[in-house]
Amino acid sequence: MLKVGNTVNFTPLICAIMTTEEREIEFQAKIDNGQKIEPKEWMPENYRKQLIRMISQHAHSEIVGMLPEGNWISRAPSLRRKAVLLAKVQDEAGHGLYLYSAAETLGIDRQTLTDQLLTGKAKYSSIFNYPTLSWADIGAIGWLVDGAAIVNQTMLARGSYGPYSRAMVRICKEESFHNRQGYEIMYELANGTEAQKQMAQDALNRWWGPSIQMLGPSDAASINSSETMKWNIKVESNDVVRQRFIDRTVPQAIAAGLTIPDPDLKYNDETEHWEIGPVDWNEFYRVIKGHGPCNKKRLSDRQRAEKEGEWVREAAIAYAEKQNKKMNSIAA
Ligand code: FAQ
Repeated sequence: MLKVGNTVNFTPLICAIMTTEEREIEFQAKIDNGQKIEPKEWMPENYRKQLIRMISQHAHSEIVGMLPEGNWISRAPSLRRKAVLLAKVQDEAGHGLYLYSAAETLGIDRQTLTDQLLTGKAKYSSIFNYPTLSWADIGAIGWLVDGAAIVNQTMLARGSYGPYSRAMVRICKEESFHNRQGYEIMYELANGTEAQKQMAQDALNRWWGPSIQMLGPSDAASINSSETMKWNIKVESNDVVRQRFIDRTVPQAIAAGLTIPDPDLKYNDETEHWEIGPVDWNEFYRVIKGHGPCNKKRLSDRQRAEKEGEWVREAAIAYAEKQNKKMNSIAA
């Protein structure tokens, strides 16, 4: 019981005598009222676990996602393109850091999360297991992958967990810039020489299917959605987000003079949505089980980076300790 001014606050006492069931009801009421949940508040154990799973997968995706693009920094076709790509890849590293920090507010430390990635225990997005074969692939990643990520993340920005939803606001602003740079690359190639146009179309042909898949399995197959949606971790389902991405992207392809590689694609005048043909879910599950074209390479690259970066971490810790000692001796 706390005394605040002349009033007595009974909240801690009330919380102490509430049953778990009562707490869950109170928690759900907060969620249903659109209130944000903050780190120190009581939360059901599965809410915490779902968030750690999703936020850490997201963080890992940002970090692994740097690899296919990093592959083109030294081969970008102009200084301007190189500077922009370098800035984009650095942004992705920053996103990874915000997200690891958001996950840490849930009581797990960054090294544990990193270990889960490096041992293959934690997932990262399926989309980053594909190779970047030409410069147009960098355009396709910005346009399609960042495009899909933005649509998903503007939805996640309305989610219930404060630190994650706030991280999404900033990340989405940066992803919008990434998306435009990608579309600009594709648009210019699509309107360049015949060879450039073919390069852009080839990239679209290879990245379209995986981009549709990256927004998660169909609602019927989505095992986590009932919990993640009950708690407003996700405020819309995988299929709803996917449809928004499709509706937004098809007109952009048409404007650039590119063809979406789907013979069944058609516009439905009644629903005002673009309808696509069957999604290759076998491919999706193959990739998330570790059998995509680049899964092994992505993991081994991250393992090598962890090892090679060891001395940097040790040096940073030694420096921080030295600074602490210095500050303590000044204060004494
Ligand atoms: N890849 O039950 P659901 C980016 C797994 S960031 C791998 O529907 P949920 C930025 C899922 O984990 C891209 N695994 O799951 C960038 C679950 O397995 P589990 C990453 C996937 O969570 C751009 C199982 O399938 N964004 O691109 C994938 O309710 C360019 C069943 O699925 C995020 O992570 C997948 N694509 O919905 C960086 C956003 N999809 O864990 C560099 C946060 C599903 O039970 C360059 N995450 N699985 O073993 C989310 O919004 C959700 O987790 C979904 C999946 C929508 C991805």
